[in-house]
Amino acid sequence: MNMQWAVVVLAGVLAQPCLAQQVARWQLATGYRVDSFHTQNIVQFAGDVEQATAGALRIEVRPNNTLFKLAEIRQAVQEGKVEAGEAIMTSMVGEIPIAGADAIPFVVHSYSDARRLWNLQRPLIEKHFAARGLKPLYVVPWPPQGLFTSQPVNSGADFRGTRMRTYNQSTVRIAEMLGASPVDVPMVEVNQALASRKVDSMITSAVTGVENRVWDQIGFYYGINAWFPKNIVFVNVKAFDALPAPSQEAVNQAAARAEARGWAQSEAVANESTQELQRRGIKVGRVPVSFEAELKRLGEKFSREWVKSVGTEANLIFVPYYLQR
Ligand code: PCA
Repeated sequence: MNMQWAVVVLAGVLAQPCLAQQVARWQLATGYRVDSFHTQNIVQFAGDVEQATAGALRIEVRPNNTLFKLAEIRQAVQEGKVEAGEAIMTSMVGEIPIAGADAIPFVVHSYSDARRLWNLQRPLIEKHFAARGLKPLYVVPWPPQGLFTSQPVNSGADFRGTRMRTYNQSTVRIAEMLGASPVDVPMVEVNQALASRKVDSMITSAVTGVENRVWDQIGFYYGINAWFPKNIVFVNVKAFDALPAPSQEAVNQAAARAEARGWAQSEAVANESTQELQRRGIKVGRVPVSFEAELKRLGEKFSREWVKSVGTEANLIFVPYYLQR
């Protein structure tokens, strides 16, 4: 074999998994659309893993609730029905109450607060995940949660008798506290729910408003910065342990890069989408000062209820969180 051929053959061997090596395939289920920034980040993560393992691990992303519905994904991964998944942490509070720490109103005010909270919450989440045979890979926050309404609002009383879209227990409790009827609507059905007048308001991020093109029904977006919920990407431990060590390392490294990339993207889309809402004719602003105070009190009531129901683990996070300030 001349030198040139040797190089071509060698390059071929390096680019593909060696014949004796098994190719592992994972499916990764998510409840969000393929074009959402979270899913795009997962697609890039899967691509990074495939490249770093020279194809020895292929991760097939299954978006939009196609494999399992968002609320069922953690259980499905836990039971080994699918190898990996992504879900919003607050959807897990029924089983893992501490996962609700990132949907407590008015505790986290910025991305750096969100990072600080995650550093404190992470060991507890890892512990609860490990107990269920799950391994967290990375988390990425949604942009801050604001208030979308079809009519201008001046006080909590404006919500009485109206319908508020909800996506987790926090939003349900807030709707109740405001005297609105909570209406559970998955993220990918928000546009439809607004068009058929099933909801009058919602608390979510500007990017979710843009993705659902809410401007036909929604007139107002108030940047109340209520909380920064996080999505978590995770894998069944058995599926992870079945990988050879170099593939495990590749997954861990790609996950660390996806986490850094995702946090930066979240911050960038937070600004871009708020501007886009404005360009589309939505009035973007702040709630009146008196309503802001009312919301704060409501947040404090929520926190008290939450700490009481969660107990010790809540203190493990929030005592150091406030001391570090
Ligand atoms: N969008 C998702 C969760 C948080 C967010 O900003 C939703 O509205 O369901």
